Order: sequence, then structure tokens, then C-alpha cells
Amino acid sequence: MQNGSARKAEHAAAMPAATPAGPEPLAVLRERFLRDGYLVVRGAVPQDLCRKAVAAFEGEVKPSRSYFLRHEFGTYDRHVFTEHGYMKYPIMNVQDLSRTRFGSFVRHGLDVLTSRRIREVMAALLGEEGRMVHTMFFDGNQQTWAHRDSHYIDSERVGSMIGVWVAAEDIDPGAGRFFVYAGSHRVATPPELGLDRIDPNSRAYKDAMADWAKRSGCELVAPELKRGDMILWSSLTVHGSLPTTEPRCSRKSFTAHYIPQSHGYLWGRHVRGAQREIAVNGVRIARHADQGSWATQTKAAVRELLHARAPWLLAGALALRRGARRLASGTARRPR
Ligand SMILES: O=C(O)CCC(=O)C(=O)O
Repeated sequence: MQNGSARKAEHAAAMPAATPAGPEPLAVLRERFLRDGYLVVRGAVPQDLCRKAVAAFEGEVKPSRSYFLRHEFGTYDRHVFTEHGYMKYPIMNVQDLSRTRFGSFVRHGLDVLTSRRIREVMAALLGEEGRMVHTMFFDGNQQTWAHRDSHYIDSERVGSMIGVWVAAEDIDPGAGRFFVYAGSHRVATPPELGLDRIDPNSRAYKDAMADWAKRSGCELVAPELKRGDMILWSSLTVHGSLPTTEPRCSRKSFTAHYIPQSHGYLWGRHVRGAQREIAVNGVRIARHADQGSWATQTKAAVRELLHARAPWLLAGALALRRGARRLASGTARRPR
């Protein structure tokens, strides 16, 4: 673990200057976003809204023994807690959670992600109103590998999706800050990453991407973010989270990925067809699954049981499913 002053110096060097008081003109924000591939906006979300969403997480979600879809593995799993009691793996797609069990968390979480300043900045950057296609909530740090969102999800016009990460509390420098490689949206993915061959969830992708990002010459920026601040980035900007050096601190935060609402979107690098949607504060939000359904929860429980009692059977079933998906993905578009 680094000592406090070394860490402070590292992060001070990586911090962009805070935006001056008062909202900056949208045209200025857009210019900066296009140049750097990311943008920090201070005080974007009302602090009270962030507090309500965090309280709902603590009251409804954290004590729950339900299965939630996880970003790290793409599977439904119960919470895993860090040594200091934080949920290690983020929850994926807050909009898909059961409203009966987690109604307050879903309502306040989606209010955070569709709040006024996010809507107006998004519209300025996207060139039209945004549609939300993916969301997450973080408590602890899964230590997200360096990646380009576009290798997983994007607008059908590759490069036009925008991510937003909202600090729901003051984020400690050692809590695993969100980082971007500034300007990496303008650097082509190197051929050795071979996305037509490499699964972007594989170790090979994660190692190759980390290595390339370091060699890219782009500066690693891990801004200080206080409750209500947000950072936005292009789907082509390489980003992730720093290692945790202060395990007593959480990094409560919401993220969302927006596309221009007139666009279709790529999910797992495929064009998606029709989809269900809800609307919150005028923002259309794609729904992917009913995470609270009896079928989803039962399947997850069976999978957990197999994992514990007959891992060979589970491995075989998963290999079969992967094979079937690979066959079905003959039409996958190659991302940049
Ligand atoms: O905060 C993190 O750990 C990473 C979030 C992220 O990669 C995303 O929202 O696209």
C-alpha cells in the first residue's frame, strides 16, 4: 500500500482543474469533450438525490439475498462483500431490478441518472436527446480493467455512445478512482487486440488492452470526484478503475450509457432488435431482463448449486452455450 503523501501526489498530478463556479456553457463542454474524450462536470446531480439513492441501497439492496446480474462475470450472483463490508461487484441494469423489492433504490437511482444537468449535457454532446441503454451501481471496487465500452456496447454508429459516472458520495483517492486515458478515443485499436478472435471478457483482452493503453502515450487521468460530480466519456475512450489502496473507503456511484435516441444500439457487438423500454424524467431507458422474476432467480439458484456440487456439469453447459452464441454471432459487426 502507498503512503498518504505519495498517493496524494500521484492523484494531484492526474487531476484536471475543477470547473469554475456556475454552469459552463454547453458549447464549451462539448468542445472539451470532443478534444479529450472525457469531461468532468462538478455539482451536476443534487446531493440530496445522491443521499436518497445511497440510503435506498443500504436499506433495500445491501441486506438482500437475491441474485443480481453482475458486470464482472455476466452472471446472476448474490452479493460478495469486501473485508470492510462493501458489495464488491456492481449491480448491472438498475432498471431491471424488482420494483416490489427494490422500488426506492430503482426510483432514486434512475432519478440520479436522468437528472436535469445530465439530460442537458448529454443532449449537447449527443446532438439530440439521449436514450439510456445500460446502467450500473458500484459500492466497492471490482477494479475494472482498462477497456473501451465500444467493445461491449455501442450505438449502431460506433463511437457515438457516451458513458456517465456519478459520484454518489465523496470518492476517496484510495477507493479505486475511475480513470480515463485522455485522448484515447482518437487512437485506433491495435490489430493485436483482434476483436474478431478475442472475447472482450477474456484475460487475453484485459492484458492486451492494459498493455496497449500504457504504451499509447495517452495520459492516465483519475479525477477527484465529490458527491454529485460526474465524468462523461466517449465509447471509444479507454477507462477503468484504479486499484484500491484504502479498503476502508467505498466508491458509491452510478453509471449509465447513453446513445442518441434516434439510433439503434449494439449489445455484445450485435445489432439489437426490438426492446422493451420505460421512461423516467422523459428519458427512454432500455430494459433487458426482469431480474426479479421467479424464473431468473430460480435459474441463478440452480446455477449456484451446480457450481458448488457439480462444477463439471456447469462448465459443460456453459461451454455449450458459448458455442451456440459463437455460431449465432456470424453476423457480428467489427468494432473500431
Ligand atoms: O467504475 C468502474 O469501475 C468502471 C465503470 C465502467 O467501466 C463503465 O461504466 O463503463
